[in-house]
Amino acid sequence: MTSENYVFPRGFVWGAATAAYQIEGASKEDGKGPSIWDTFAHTAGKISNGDTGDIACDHYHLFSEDFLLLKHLGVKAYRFSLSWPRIFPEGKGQVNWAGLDYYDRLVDSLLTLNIEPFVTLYHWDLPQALQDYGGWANRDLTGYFADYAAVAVRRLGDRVKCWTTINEPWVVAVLGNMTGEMAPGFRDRKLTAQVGHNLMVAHGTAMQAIRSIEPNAQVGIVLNLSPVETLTDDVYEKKAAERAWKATSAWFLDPLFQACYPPGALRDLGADAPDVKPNDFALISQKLDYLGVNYYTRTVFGAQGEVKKVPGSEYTEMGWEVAPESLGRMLVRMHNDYRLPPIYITENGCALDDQVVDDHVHDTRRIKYIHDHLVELRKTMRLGVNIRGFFVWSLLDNFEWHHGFSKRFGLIYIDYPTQKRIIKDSAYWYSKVISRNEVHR
Ligand code: IFM
Repeated sequence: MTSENYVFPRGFVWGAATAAYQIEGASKEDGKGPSIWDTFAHTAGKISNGDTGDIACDHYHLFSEDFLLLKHLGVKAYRFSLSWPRIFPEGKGQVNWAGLDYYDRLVDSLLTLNIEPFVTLYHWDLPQALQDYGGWANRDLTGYFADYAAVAVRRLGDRVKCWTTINEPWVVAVLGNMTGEMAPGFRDRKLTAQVGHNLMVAHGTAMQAIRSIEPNAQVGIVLNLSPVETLTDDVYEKKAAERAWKATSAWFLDPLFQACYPPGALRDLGADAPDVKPNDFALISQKLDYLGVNYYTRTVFGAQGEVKKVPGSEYTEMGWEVAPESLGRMLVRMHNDYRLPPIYITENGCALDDQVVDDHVHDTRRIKYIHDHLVELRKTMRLGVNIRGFFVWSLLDNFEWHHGFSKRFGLIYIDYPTQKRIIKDSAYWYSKVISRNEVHR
């Protein structure tokens, strides 16, 4: 293919993404209540290096400066999340107006710069008060989440058109409740399944709340998806891979698009299967305006089960294999398996060991990573998959959850002690992609 094959359609949305707890800091300011991530990060031994999100990128105070950088780079859309405990310090009940005012200022600043806000309601920072109430295992949270969505949409919905209910329910359920790597840090298979289910119901109740207030809003959910591929064509490897796909990605895709859980995966859960109420699948499978796909890597199966290092493959600082072609294969499979709405790639990017040299960061591997994924995406669009936009994860280096600040995903380098921002080479490169609407090297 020549480079003109990688010209993107007019109106393709070029964006960058962040999340509240990872960048905002100001963890106790202006009436914000604690979230489960405040609690988790302040629990000894949970986060690398003892890092916390107390200050992070101090974006709470520096957002104007950060948005000028976004504008300078020509980024058209900015995906960010609201902190639920900034708006409801107790998770429900009394609204903290100062918290809402902050997001009001954020949205206005973006619109002044002609940058489209894409707002996520839940990117993992559950109010601690609701965790004390049982967390996502308590079904009442599906109602409280809808109430929170309604308050946010009443205030911002005149200006924000694109809403995401929940970011990566698989991560919330599994890493928070099965492996315990993430907040709230439990290890319980039954709890995991119920949390996952309640999150999907909460997605449904929030969709209803948003639509009842702003019928023209674009509402979707964001899933982290990873195709499960095999090293050979061996039938046992293929079967194991298929089973893993059904238990992970399809576990969330099937309820959205087929109103049921994958039967085999459900059987495998046995007594740990979630409690499902009669109307749940109708709520979960409401028509989406878009599906957000976060893609970083694939999973590989070999004769001995999951393969952690594929010979000859490149890996990022997260230990994730670089596998751009797998993104295309996965999207085509999804296109064949489901009646998909338009898709946004809501996150893609890589953590690298970035070094500052004379005030520059020459992150050529990140340029190649994003380039190769965009090329794959463009090819996939030609096969008929409706992809509307692409958001780099992340705009800024930030608090990478249990890895703390040790993993850098940003287009912009953060020198945490001084809060100085340094635009990386990848950001300049991405800026050119956006202005030309075309991928090049
Ligand atoms: O930093 C996270 C983000 O919060 C959710 N998706 C994956 C990213 C990289 O791990």
